[in-house]
Amino acid sequence: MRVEDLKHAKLKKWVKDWAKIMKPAAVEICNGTKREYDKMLKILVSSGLGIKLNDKIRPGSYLFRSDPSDVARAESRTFIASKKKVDAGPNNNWTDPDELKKTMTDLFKGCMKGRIMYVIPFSMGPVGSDIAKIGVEITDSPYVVANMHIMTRVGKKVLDVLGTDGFFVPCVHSIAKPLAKGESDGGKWPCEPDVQKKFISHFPDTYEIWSYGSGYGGNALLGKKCLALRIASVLARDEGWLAEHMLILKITNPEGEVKYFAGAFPSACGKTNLSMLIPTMPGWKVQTIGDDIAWMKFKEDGRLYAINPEAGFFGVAPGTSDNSNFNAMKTISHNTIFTNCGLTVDGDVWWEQIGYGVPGGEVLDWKGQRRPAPKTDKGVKGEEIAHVNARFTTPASQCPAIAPEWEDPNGVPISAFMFGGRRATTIPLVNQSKSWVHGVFLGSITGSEITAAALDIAAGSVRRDPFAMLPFCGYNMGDYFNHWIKIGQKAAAEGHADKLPKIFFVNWFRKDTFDHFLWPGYGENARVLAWIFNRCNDEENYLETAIGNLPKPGSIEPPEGLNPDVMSSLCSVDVEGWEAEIADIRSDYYPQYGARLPKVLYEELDVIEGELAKLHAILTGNR
Ligand code: GTP
Ligand code: SPV
Ligand code: MN
Repeated sequence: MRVEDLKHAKLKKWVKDWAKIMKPAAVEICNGTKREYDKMLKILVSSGLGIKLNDKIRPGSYLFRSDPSDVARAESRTFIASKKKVDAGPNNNWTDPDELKKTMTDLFKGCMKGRIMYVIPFSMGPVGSDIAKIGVEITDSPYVVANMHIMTRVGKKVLDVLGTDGFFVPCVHSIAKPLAKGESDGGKWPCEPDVQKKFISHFPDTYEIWSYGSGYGGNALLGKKCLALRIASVLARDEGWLAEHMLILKITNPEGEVKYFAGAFPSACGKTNLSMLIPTMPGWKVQTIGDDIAWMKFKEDGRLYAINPEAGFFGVAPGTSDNSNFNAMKTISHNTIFTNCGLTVDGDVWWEQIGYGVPGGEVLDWKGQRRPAPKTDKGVKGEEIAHVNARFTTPASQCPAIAPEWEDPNGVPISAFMFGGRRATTIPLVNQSKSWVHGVFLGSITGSEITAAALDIAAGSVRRDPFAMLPFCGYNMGDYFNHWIKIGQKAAAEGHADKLPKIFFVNWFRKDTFDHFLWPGYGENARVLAWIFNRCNDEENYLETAIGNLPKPGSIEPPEGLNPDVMSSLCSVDVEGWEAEIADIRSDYYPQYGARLPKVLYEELDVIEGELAKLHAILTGNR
């Protein structure tokens, strides 16, 4: 399809205007067909960027190696350019939108010389769903086109829904590597290698996205974090719904009763794993709706319905094995794009903790360097064969655990929210909030030890990652907390408070003093899901405590081999730990939000502090 054939006048003008600035050799409107996907991979393989994997081992699959500067989201180069700085809040990088547009327009001038400008019309969510939104990305990267084919719904159907004047989020992307006449990439991942010159910019007041210099993941597949979270969070605030960094799962109990849960965990903290988990307890079943993002709206019946706006999984490869995530391994057994994994001599991918050592005598690491083949999959810190943020892009439809209703345009009704990060101490295995506001409080204090999903942040220390949205909220986080509070108030005002999802705080990552995980995690997490399920049915399986409702002893059967003392310490109140937590929230965390922090959250803090003080007095015997 040619630009001239576009029926949407605004879209046509937008494409033409950018083509004038970027000066591509040609413009192509993408149609989302298999043929187009194959063509992209053919281009990528012939230019030496993509490697076709062994068709006998991993049919229809490819490996890419990105530039070492371009292996994860660049948070320090991600901007929320609202008109007013205060609207971006203390957790976002802010720049004046007019200035930023000027700087970036200069950078965009001639940036696509010698390349093709692809125009990708895509739908986030089942095409035509009333919760879905349309975006159009222009990009000079065939790698982005192929990945967008998997991660979103691309093509003519989308243009049909858009019609002549429908709303779309314009997404501008360039890898910032124009080609001179006769020049080619020479097998080298094209991008702007200087991180300081990359820009991932959002204009929330006009719902626009401009991205420059990176070809990787959330920086370049603009439907994902940029549209479905940062811009969508703003749309959701304006329109009264929720756009969240949440997995969505379907859980069926042994009696055949079904519920849907949504869970927010920071990047690389287990959403993909939890959404595909195979329960260790007989009779329970978990199926996948989504693994990263949830869009949710209230319907007439007063319940909150969620869709997965994505069509694929862009998942962390290292740590994925038949043991840890059997369903993911099956999903990626074919038709998958791998980035920054190791390459074996027989033409397959490999990564640390894949479940087996490397076959053959040597292996190419993610930088393409020859390395002796490790006999086990343990790996050496700092010398990984696969990059720690190596990822797979794979169609959700290939997942053996995908729920049949995963594309239902109406979405699925959510019964419970889970929040959780990687916390080695203090935070119990599971804790139910006593009220909606208390749940918002728990969401707001979610924190995690730092992982590898972002560049430029020191790994190891705890950072608060409220609602797992810290890098993904397109406006002031204080206002975001308030949006959540208001959702609860509105439901109550409409007489639907009892239909709101129940809120839970979970933590799979408690450690002993030897740095070993206390809880086995993965499939065993289903024990916690089952407790939550029963809680949603008002089972008396809890004890009310200072910090929330904790599992009554015996209400979660411990996994085989888990010491009962460990189990009870995972499910009890660590008074001193929580006192330190509360002090940290009060003095080092909440103040950054100033007047934008809802007062009710400070009130929550006061109540918990008071309860902890009483408990402390009892424990130390001086009442
Ligand atoms: P993003 O795609 O970055 O948003 O990450 P994610 O939240 O989907 O995380 P993912 O499921 O990919 O897991 C990331 C890492 O956490 C992997 O290395 C997993 O092996 C590990 N992990 C997941 N679940 C558990 C668990 O229950 N216990 C432990 N100890 N590790 C886990
Ligand atoms: C995350 O970091 O939360 C991801 C990966 O899901 S990316 O798409 O690169 O943001
Ligand atoms: Mn994510």
